[in-house]
Amino acid sequence: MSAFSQDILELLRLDYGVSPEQASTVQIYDAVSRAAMAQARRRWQTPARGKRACYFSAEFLMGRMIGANLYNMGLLKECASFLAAHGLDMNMFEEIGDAALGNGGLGRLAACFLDSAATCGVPLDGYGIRYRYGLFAQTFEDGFQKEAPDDWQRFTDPWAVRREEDAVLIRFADQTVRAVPYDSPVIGCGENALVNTLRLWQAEAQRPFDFDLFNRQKYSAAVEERDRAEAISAVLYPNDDTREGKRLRLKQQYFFSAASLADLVKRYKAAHGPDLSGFAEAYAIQLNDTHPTISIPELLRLLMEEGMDFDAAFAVVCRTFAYTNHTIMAEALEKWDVNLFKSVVPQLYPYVELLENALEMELALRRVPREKKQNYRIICRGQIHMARMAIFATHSTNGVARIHTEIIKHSALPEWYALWPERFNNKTNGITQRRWLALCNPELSGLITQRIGDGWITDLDQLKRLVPYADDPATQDAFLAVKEEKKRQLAQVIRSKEGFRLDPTFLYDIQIKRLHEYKRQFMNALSILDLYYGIKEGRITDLQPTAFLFGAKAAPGYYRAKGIIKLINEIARLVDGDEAVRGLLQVVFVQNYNVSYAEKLIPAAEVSEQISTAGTEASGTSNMKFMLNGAVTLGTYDGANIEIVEAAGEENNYIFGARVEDIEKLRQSYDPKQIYQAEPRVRRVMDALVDGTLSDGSTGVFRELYDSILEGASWHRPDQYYLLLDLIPYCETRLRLNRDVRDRRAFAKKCLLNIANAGQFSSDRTIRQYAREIWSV
Ligand code: GFP
Repeated sequence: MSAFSQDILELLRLDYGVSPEQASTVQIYDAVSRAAMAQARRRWQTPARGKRACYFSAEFLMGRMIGANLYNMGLLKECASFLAAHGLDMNMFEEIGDAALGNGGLGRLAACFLDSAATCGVPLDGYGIRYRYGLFAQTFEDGFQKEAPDDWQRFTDPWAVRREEDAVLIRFADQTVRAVPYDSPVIGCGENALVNTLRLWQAEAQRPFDFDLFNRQKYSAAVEERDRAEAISAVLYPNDDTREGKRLRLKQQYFFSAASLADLVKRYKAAHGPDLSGFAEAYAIQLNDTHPTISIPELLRLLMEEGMDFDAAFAVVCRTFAYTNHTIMAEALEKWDVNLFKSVVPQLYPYVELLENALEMELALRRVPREKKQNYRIICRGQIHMARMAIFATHSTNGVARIHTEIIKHSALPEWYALWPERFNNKTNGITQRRWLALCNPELSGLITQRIGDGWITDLDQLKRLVPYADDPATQDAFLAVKEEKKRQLAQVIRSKEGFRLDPTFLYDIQIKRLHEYKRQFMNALSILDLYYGIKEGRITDLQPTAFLFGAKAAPGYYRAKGIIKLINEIARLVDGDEAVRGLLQVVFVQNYNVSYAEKLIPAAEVSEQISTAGTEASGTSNMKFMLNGAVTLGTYDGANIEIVEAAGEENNYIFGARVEDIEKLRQSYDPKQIYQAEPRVRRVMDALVDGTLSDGSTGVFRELYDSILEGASWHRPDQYYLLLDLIPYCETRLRLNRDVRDRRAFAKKCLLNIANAGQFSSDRTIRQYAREIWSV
C-alpha cells in the first residue's frame, strides 16, 4: 500500500475511529485532503530570496479544492483506486460544498491565476479574506430566488492551516481586531510547478469575552467585542447590492489590505533589514479591482512612519502596485464618502490628502487646464475616488480583454490615458485548462490526448495540432460521442438536483454567469418566447429540439435581476405545460449555480451564450471555458468574444448584433418603442410580460421589467442595454445555428476548430504576461 493510502487509513482511524467503510463523506474528504496536505507541505516553503508577486483580492472563488489539488499532485488516480478498494468512488465528493468566496468572474479569475502561477513557476501568493459565509446558497420557491447562508466550513477546511504566529492587529477608529491568517498551499501541476500560498485573513477579537461582564451575568455584553470583530470577515458582499452596509465593506477592505501589507513588511524586514527603500524590488502587488486600493495610502503610511519622506515613499508605492480594472460599470469605480472614510480609518486620511496634493502638483506641471482638473481629483465633492487613486499611484493599469482596454483608454478614462499612456496595457483573461478541461471533462481530455499527446495540460498552445483532425470523420464522430455522454451525465445531475427530466437528445444551449441586466439573460428569455410563439403560430416548423439552460445568482438587493429569474422560471413553466411545444423546447434554470455546477454544465454545452451589450462585458471567461470544451459561441462583438472568434474563425461561431460603434452612433436617438411598434414579434414577446400570459405572483416585477425597456426609469433611459435593438438579429442567428447543427459532422468540425484554437485563452499565458510585463518576476 502506498504511503498516501496508509496516511488516509491512519487519519480515519486516529481522528474519527472509523474504517473507510464506516466513514461519512466528510470524514473521508477530511482524511484524504489532509493526507495530501502532508505531502504538499514538504514542498511548501517560501523561499527567502527573490522577488515575489502578490495578488490582493477581496474574492477568491476557489470552488471545490480536492479534485484540482489531487490532480495537480498526480494523486487523483491513486485516490480513486483507494476509494474503489473500499467500495467508494470520487463522485462522493460531490457532496462537499464549494468554497464560494467570490461573486463571479472576478473571483474565479483570481483562482485560475493562482493555479497557473504555481504551474508556470511564477512565485505568486494570494491575499484575501476568509469569509465565514461565502456567496449565499440559492433555491427557488415558486420561481422566486430565496437566499440562505453558505456555511462552507461545515465540511471542515482541511486545505488550510491557521498561522497564529503571523496574526496582526488592525486598528479602526472604533475597534482594534486581530487578523489571523489561514494559509492554503497552491499546488502547481507538472515539472516547473511551485507550491505557492493563498493567505486568507480571519477577523477575531483581541479578547474572546469580557470576564467581568460575564461574571456579572451580562452575557451578551460579554461577547459584544467578539461579535463586532468577527462581523468584519463574516460575509462576502454580493455585487450590485444597493443596500446599506458600506461601512462594513470599507472595514473589510482595510482589514485585509492592512493585514497583508503588515505581513509583507515584516517579511521584508526579516530578510533585508529595517530600510524599506528596496520594498518594490522584493514585492509586486496586483490590486484586483479597486477593492484593495486602500492599500495605497496604507503602504504610504507604513513607509513614512518608518521615516521615509513623501517623495521616496510615493516612488516605492508606485513601483510596488499595479491595478486591474474589470469593468467600466459604475460599481467598479468605487468611491468612499470622505466622512465615512475618516470615521473608519482616520489614520489614513492624511495620506489620501498627500496623494491628492501630489496629483495636484503633477497636473500643474503638465499644464492641465483648471476646468479639466475635476476629472482627475482623488478627493472630489466629498468623495474619495478609488479608481483614480489606483491609476495615479501605480505603474500599471490594465484591462482584461483587448476591446475593454481600448474602451478604458479612449472612452472610460481618456484623460488619464492622455497623461500617462505608458501605464495602460492589456492582459486578456484566461482560464486554467487543468480544472476546465482535464478535470471536468476526462472524456474529451482522453480524446485529445489520444490524438496529440498530453502536452496541452501545461502548454495549451499544443491544441493547435488538433486542426488537421477537425476534418477527420472518425475524430468528429468521437467528439460527438463524448458530447453525448457529457449531456447524458448532465441530464442525470439535473434530474437529481432539480427534479427535472432533461432530454439528452436536445441541443444544449447554456447561459451561466452572474445575473445582471448588461449580461442580458432577459434578452435570452425574450428570444425563447419568440421561438415559442414561432412554433405555436407555425412560423417555425423544423426546429432541432433545444434545451435552454440558465444558471445565475442575483444579488439579494437587485430587484430586477430577481425579476428576471422569476420570468425565466415562468417561461419554463409555460413551455413545460404546453403539449404543442414540449417535444421541441425545454427551459431550466438550475438552482445554486456555482463552480462545481459549472464543471458539469460546460462540458455538456453545444451553444455558449455570450450576449452582453457590446462594450459592457469587459472580457468574460466562461466564453473561454465553453470554447475549450467544444461549444460554439452565440454572442455579440464584446469582451473576449472578439478574440475568440478571431482565433477560431467567425464561420465557426455565431456573432450578431450592434457593435460598440453602432451603439455610440445610435445612443442619442435610440427609441425602443419604435422597434416595439414596428415589429410584431417584438410586441408579442414583450406583451407576454403584462397581458396575463405569465404570472409574477402579483408582485408587479414583470411590469417593472417591461417598463424598464419601454419607459425607462428615473435613473436610466428606456432599454439602456439595447435588448430590443438586438433581439430579432439574435433570434435569427439562433435559428441559423439551429439549422446548422443538423449536419452533425459539419457542426463537430466547428466545435473541434474552437477547441484547437483555444490555446491562447489559457491563464498560463495570461499569468506569464503579468509576470513579465508588470511584475518583473
Ligand atoms: C468581471 C467582468 C468580466 C471579466 C471578469 C474577470 O466578472 O467581464 O471577465 O471580471 O476579469 F465583468 P464578473 O464579476 O462580472 O463575472
